[in-house]
Amino acid sequence: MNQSLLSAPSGALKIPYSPATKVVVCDYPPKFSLILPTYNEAGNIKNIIEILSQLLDQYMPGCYEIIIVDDNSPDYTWKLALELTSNYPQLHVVRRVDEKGLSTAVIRGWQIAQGEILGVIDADLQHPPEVLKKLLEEMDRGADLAVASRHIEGGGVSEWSILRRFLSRGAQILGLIILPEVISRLSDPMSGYFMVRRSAIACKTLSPVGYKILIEVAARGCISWIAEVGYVFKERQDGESKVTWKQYVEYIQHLLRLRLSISARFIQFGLVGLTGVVVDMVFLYLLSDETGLGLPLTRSKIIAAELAVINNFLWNDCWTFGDISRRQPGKRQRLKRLTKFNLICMLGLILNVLFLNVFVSILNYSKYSANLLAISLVTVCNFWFNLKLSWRVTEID
Ligand SMILES: Nc1nc2c(ncn2[C@@H]2O[C@H](COP(=O)(O)OP(=O)(O)OP(=O)(O)O)[C@@H](O)[C@H]2O)c(=O)[nH]1
Ligand SMILES: [Mg+2]
Repeated sequence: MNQSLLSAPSGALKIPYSPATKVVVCDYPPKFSLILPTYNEAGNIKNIIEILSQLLDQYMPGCYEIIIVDDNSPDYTWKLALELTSNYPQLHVVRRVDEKGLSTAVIRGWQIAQGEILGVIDADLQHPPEVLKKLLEEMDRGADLAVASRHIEGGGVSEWSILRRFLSRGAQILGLIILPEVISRLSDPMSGYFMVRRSAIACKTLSPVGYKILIEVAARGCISWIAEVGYVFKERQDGESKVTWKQYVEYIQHLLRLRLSISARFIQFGLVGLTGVVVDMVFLYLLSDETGLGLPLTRSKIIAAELAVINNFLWNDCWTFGDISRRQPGKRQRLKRLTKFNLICMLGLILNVLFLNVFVSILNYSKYSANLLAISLVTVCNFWFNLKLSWRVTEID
């Protein structure tokens, strides 16, 4: 069997923290794996492999691999690609028969890749290969994600119809409405030309629908630094576009799926907050009431509040942010998270009092509606601060 024909992985779409096998070890530059998803690209494949190999041989000889993931194209793209492997030892081919679709093709390629930097480029030469260098430079500077963008300086589209421009911009605006915290970080969220650090996406199981793999990566990955490089989207050299209306429907489905899964954490956080209210009330009663311990009110409140904080912390640590906690095991790490959580709760209390006073004294709200509004705002702040500080991903195993 040809050594360059790799089989497609199955099961969960999860990128391993380190490659299963490491044939060539590259300490610097870190090894780069570039995926080319293909479907009926027989007319382009030879050309693009030649251009990419020449370019990368100059820039990072011996430190890259190219993986074509073909969905059993009727025009035998995979076979042509396989024939090229004798001239290009860094080229590998995956012929998928059990699964289809652009986004999953890219992820399957990354799953078997050996690189620390994982990239994707279209095989139809619409993505100018020379931009790869600039993207790699951004990764070298420390970016977690480097995206080739049509919507920044140096970027553009060559000959798109007004309808296609309108649909592309419309899709972006829709993305901004449904998923603002993700889409607003990217000038060109529809780009299919980018690279990402393995460690930034190995933290999550990916679950894309359809074409837009970048949105999946930006939404689910652990990505702090995004860099962008302008590029002009060229006309197809050969073959036909696979874009149909189905892709637009899948895009909306994808956005909604991401919205739900991102909001799920906030809903969990809110539910845990409610259990905290119950703990606080019950202990306030037990500690301060004459039939209980009969302690002074302030002391009782401080103890009850602290118990509620510990209750909330334990639930959040196991449940709301359980996936992150499991990656930072050990008592010391847990204590660190508890300390930060406590401090943020204290800050939350100060903010709560501040908001309450502003709403009542300046805006003339009633005491109770002002308190409800203040609690809602503080919950959002608390959630955000905890996500960014207490359960921040600090260590990648
Ligand atoms: N493996 C795999 N690759 C695909 C699939 N659909 C598209 N591709 C590849 O993904 C890349 C982008 O697809 P295109 O159809 O060119 O999409 P596009 O560039 O957004 O649209 P055009 O400008 O119309 O070409 C190309 O390399 C395609 O061969 C698929 O279902 N499976
Ligand atoms: Mg194309």
